[in-house]
Amino acid sequence: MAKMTRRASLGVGLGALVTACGGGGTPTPTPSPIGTATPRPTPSPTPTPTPTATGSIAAAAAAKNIKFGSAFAWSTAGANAGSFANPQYAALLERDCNILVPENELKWESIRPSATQFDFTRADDMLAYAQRQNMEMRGHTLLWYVEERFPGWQRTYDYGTNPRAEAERLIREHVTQVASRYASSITSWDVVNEAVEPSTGGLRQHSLSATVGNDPSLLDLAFRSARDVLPTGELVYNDFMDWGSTTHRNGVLDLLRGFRNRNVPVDTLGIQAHIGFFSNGTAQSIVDAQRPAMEAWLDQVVALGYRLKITEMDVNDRNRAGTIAQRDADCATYARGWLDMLLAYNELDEVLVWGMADRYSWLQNFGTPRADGTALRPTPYDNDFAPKPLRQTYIDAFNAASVRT
Ligand code: 9MR
Repeated sequence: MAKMTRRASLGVGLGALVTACGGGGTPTPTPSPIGTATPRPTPSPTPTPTPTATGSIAAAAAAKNIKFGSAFAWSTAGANAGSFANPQYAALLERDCNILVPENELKWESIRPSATQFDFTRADDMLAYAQRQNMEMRGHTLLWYVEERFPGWQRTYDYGTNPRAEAERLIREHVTQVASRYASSITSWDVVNEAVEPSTGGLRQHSLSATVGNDPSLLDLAFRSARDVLPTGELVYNDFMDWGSTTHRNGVLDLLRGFRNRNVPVDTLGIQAHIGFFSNGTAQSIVDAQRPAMEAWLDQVVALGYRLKITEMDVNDRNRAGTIAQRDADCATYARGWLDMLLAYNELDEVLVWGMADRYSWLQNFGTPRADGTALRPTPYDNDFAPKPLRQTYIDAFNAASVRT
């Protein structure tokens, strides 16, 4: 297991917003033409430390110099969404988290309604909420390298007679506008998300990548543009490396190596950690079987000088038979194995889950429903906002972890 010295901790300043918070109301987003964006958040004085309730997940993590948090949403649906405007959901965030990440609202599809407009309304509201709660907010994502995730206009975009130059201009403009707008408050970004094609280990191919052929120059550009406006920010490459897919994992390792060889400013590997039951056996035997290969791979990642972060953890029990109690116990066992493995690395000092309550998990609407028709149970709290064994698992794993140094 690699033991590396922790880099100097990253300065994080929470800024105040000059825009008023919509508080989950129904403001009509007003896109701004490029160059005339709505007022930017301005820096505020040094924040007071984030209060973390005794017995909370964040308190257990903080005792080890680790941050814990969750994805959250902006929603006009307020009372029926994983939104800060939903009091029942907000209570979970405020009880257990000290860092938040917008699940969708900083993606191109949310903030860039056309090639010539930005709309920061929702992200601004979410940042204002996080700041009112003395929580940090991190950014996801400046470039999701997947065709299906481009906004409609981008999928049919005319890159003109010099496609490479136009693609570079578009990316530089986007990264610079978004990262600089929030530079005083969002200091950790998933700059690039999911650039590696899982089935081949090579770079994903799509209308944007076609402008440069099969080279990673647009990814490099995204990181370099982010570094220009965030000189001390944490720049993250984020991906899902399933337990089973060595092709995907090795492709990510190649990409990380390439970043280092080309002196691209990438600080951290974001491990999404959408883990789940995709093979038979006891939860413990599944973890035990997959752990050696994963650790060997992680050792190589940290040997390249990368820090680590869990960015989107949840446990998919779609294929797990049994009673609710058995499924919850299995999810807890699996998560604990995963957390213990990753928390053994001193380079990892942040864990975010992709939602706090089963009711609003993206997994409920992704793929086929469970054969027995029951809801999946991937998050710390159930459909009625009651804590599950998985919540205690996060606390236990942090209690067992060493202090980050
Ligand atoms: O959970 C997100 C879901 O609500 C969105 O519809 C979807 C597409 O934007 O993205 C989901 O979040 C993904 C994240 O951004 C990147 N890693 C995988 C996550 C789950 O698909």
